[in-house]
Amino acid sequence: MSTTLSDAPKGASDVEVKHTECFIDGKWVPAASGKTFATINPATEQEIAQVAEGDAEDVDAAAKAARHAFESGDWPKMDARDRGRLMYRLADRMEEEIQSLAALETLDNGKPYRDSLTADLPLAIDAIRYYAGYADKLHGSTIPIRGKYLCYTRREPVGVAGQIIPWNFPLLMLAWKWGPALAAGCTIVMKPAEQTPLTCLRMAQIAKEVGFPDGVINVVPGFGPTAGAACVKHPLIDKIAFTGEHRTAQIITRDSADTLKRLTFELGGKSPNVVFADADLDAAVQGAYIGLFLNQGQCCCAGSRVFVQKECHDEFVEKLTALTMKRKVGDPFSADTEQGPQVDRDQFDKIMSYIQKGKGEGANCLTGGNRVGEQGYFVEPTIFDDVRDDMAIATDEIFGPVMSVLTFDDKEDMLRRANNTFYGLAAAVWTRDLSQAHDFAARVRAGTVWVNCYDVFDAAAPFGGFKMSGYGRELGEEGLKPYTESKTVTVAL
Ligand code: TXE
Repeated sequence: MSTTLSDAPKGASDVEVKHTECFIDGKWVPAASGKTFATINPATEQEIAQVAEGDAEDVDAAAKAARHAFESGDWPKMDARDRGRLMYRLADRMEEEIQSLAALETLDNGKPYRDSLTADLPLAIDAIRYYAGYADKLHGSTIPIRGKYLCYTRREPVGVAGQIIPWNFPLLMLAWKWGPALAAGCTIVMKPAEQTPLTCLRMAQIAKEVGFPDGVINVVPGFGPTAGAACVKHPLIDKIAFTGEHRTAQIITRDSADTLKRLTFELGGKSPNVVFADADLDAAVQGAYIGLFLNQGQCCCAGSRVFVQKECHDEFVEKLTALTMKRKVGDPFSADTEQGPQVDRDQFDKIMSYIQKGKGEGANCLTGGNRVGEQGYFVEPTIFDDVRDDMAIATDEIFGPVMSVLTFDDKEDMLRRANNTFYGLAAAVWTRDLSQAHDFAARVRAGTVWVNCYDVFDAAAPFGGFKMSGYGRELGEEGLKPYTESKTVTVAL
């Protein structure tokens, strides 16, 4: 895979935007209303392009196309193995276009180009390939029931999948959703985030070019309460897969009640990252740094509550602060940039207001705490020490480069505090004591636990939340189940 940085685009003017309309039934069409909205470059606050503002009428057309493709188009007639081959072709094309896709992702989202190129794209390609291999391996079982019968199950696709994705990892979230849906034989209506529609639209064109039949993949850009809600309510859509805020998931749950859709949610977090005094401290410092500052802090699994044992607290925060102060914030297209802008004005304002709350509530700001520059949504990497559990910066998902360091003495007390949140997405522990690590892994209420590492993702390993961090799992074999129905067939012999 070519991931060289040497021919990186110099900046926004080097990046071509080819697609801005809705992609419905294999065709590019304007929104029925004729409306468009601006997608903004968060590094410059300048408009990149006007994008079709889809709404209920466009979602209706997309849902009908997806339904037709599911029931009577070429998709259900295709052998599962050929479906898999198409998915491999999609992944191969992504690899061929890795640099232009990475550049478009950086332009629209603001994340450093080197991250798009070396992390987002390779992980997205891997997820499509991983699920391509599953297309012809989904099967039921034969079941020995009482009497003279043959009883067996079939795994069938759930139907039309409505997929609503956020802006923090636009291409990766697309891959996590297209992969299992296509492998299972579903068709798709996707609503990308209004902040970052461009790579999703580019992917629709790539899917068309590699040979996906019309109607299998449809993309309707637009806003959540309009286009998103229309997907959730549409009677021809069977399932919603959503990644975003838990409050939005609550609205989706209510809006989907009339059609009783299958729902999977991957939501936010306030993940504890626990450092015991016996840990390899340099590794733990690195893990806390990456665990929070990666992707401008805009990660659902960000290790935003760093619990540090008293004995190693001073050395830990000293090393962490020194490392953080060196973090290079700036132009996402520069090869040495480690942190780009936040995705938009709303997120920037939200983060700055939490920084103010942290200061106001008496936390000790060790570094950062300010805006960087005057143009673009750049925020200094910020560490708060002496954070109490009841402070807003310790309870709320900030979704920015703001770390809270909390001190603990006793392990049982730390576990109680770590679990004292309605979130349960991820957790990590740093220790050389194996039984301590496994004890923590078993008792923390989270869907993912990292031991002496952080942010290790793989298409084969399930990911999702306990409690209000979600329902269901994405990735791995578990990620396929929500896209299938099990049918029991009983035959009298
Ligand atoms: O999320 P939303 P926002 C968290 C993070 C962030 C906060 C707000 O804390 O600061 O959420 O971000 C669509 N019906 N996460 O406002 O609104 C919307 O258009 C149907 C965590 O961006 O949840 C977009 O496509 N859809 C997170 C998607 O939902 C609706 C990633 C996500 O937007 C809708 C992003 C509606 N009524 C934010 N309203 C994570 N888990 O990684 C909105 N949408």
